Amino acid sequence: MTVEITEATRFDLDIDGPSALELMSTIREFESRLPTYSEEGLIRGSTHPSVGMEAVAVGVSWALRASDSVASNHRGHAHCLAKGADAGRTLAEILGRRDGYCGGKGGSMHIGVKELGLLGTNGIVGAGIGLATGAALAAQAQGTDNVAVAYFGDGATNQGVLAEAFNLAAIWKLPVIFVCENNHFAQSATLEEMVAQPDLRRRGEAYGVPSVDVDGMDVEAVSNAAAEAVQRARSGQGPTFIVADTYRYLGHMAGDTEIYRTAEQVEQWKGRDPIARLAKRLLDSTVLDEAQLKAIATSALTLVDSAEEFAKSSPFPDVSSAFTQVSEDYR
Ligand SMILES: Cc1ncc(C[n+]2csc(CCOP(=O)(O)OP(=O)(O)O)c2C)c(N)n1
Ligand SMILES: [Mg+2]
Repeated sequence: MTVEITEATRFDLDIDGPSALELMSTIREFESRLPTYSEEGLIRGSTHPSVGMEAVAVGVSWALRASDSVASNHRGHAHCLAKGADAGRTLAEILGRRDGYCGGKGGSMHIGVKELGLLGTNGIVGAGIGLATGAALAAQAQGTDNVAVAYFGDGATNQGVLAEAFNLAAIWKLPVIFVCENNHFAQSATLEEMVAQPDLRRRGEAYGVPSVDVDGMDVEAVSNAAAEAVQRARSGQGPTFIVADTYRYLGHMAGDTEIYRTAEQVEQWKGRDPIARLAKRLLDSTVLDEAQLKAIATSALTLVDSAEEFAKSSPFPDVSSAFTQVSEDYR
């Protein structure tokens, strides 16, 4: 069984079949290697792994097509891979190499791929919210039925742009899906420390945006919520706010001492692991047998091995290219 995160597999992604499992396993393997790359000095600057959160990106992307826009955040590699980005070119960008999507000049937090509708990963917390809302306005003005997704964390809900975006999207019925990955921390601060009303769904409701809570550790639940939201957006009925309950297993970034949480809490969340859950469901329903599950795990390893080889062997960009590929015309 081979896994290729390509346009074709993305469109055919059968959420109950092996494809979602393959994609989540690949993202897991890809993201799990990042702290080591940082320790080895292969990554300059910070990078934020999303291990544990795979079901959100995969579940949402299942409902999307290439012409739909995605505005990501600082923890955004999974959003890119799930939307069809090649693992080798994504990693090359993270490592600052010439074969990266932006010629190695963007790095982890500036991965933009116009042909995949990726408006970019983004180091400014909350910035993607405005970008996706603008992309939705453009889609509407151009008379297309494309939609836009904004991924952001629980911490980003305290950025003022969310209030403006919710309101404009609601009154103009913009085709935008706001996806909050509530992993319960903004760096070291818990949601309860940051807000007096931790029921984030109510924020969307206050602005007249249909809002839903979803188990972000269950890819099927996420994909169902996303499908409904995308259908609403494509048919001119406006935005949706999806609050996905999820958790990051690794630190905020490489080197995080994680003194703000207990090992027990991490283990507890691992009990809800989205990959193990889907694997069990596929096994129990005899869609896959043990050998096929093993093949998927091996295949994810192999794919990430070759992505790593590709990225590491790519040269650094030449200084003469310093002013190319630093911006993109998205019209
Ligand atoms: C505007 C802005 N403020 C602060 C930061 C520093 N910062 C980077 S990540 C982060 C936490 C974001 O938390 P959340 O939105 O919940 O996303 P998570 O890291 O949990 O995925 C902060 C405060 C930033 N990058 N941009
Ligand atoms: Mg968070």
